[in-house]
Amino acid sequence: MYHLYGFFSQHTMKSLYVLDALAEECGTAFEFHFVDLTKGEHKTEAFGKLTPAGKVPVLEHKGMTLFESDAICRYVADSEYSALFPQDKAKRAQVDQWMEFFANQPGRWLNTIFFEKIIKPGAGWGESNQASIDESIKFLHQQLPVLDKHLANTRWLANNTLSLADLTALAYIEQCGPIGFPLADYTHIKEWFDRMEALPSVARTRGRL
Ligand SMILES: N[C@@H](CCC(=O)N[C@@H](CS)C(=O)NCC(=O)O)C(=O)O
Repeated sequence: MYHLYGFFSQHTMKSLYVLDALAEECGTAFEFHFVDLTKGEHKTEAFGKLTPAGKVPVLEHKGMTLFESDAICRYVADSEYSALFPQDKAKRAQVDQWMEFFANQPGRWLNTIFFEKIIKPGAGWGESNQASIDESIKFLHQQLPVLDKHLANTRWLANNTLSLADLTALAYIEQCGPIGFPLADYTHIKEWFDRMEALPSVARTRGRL
């Protein structure tokens, strides 16, 4: 049994999308434990024993704990021998490539905008930094065409099949709605996003939070 500790954040969503997809694919059993960051539940002594980083998500499995959402996603899929993270080295490298692309490029800029426009004002942490938002939008418009072109020829990000790359990317791209970043000019990304939203396991994750 896996135990995932998390909050309403895209890093937790990544891990939940993967765990719910594994539950569907291989019957993986897991429990989700909500950690309320707004109440400082991640600063308690008990939570500190789970992770030195003091952040969510954290996975607990067979006496081992793990932080960093991408490491969690890879560990659970690998442990379950899931096709979401293929054993074949070349195919796995393709999944890794798109996971890294998202975490370091469009995901990074979408997270920045989400923080500036939604989290900061919502938490009373001061005004949004417009220069930071503008810079992030500029970088997004450099990187999203790469993705749109790729998705013109394939339904899924890697190996033409659903993988960890799609499930983790979803958690970044779904921020476009709340931050008011239109995907209208990126028709292939929008079609991929619609396909992702139609997955039953995605609906199950969203129903949890
Ligand atoms: N790179 C980490 C990021 C984790 C992270 O930043 N978690 C945030 C929520 S999105 C958190 O726990 N923040 C609490 C804090 O920093 O006090 C991952 O992918 O898991």
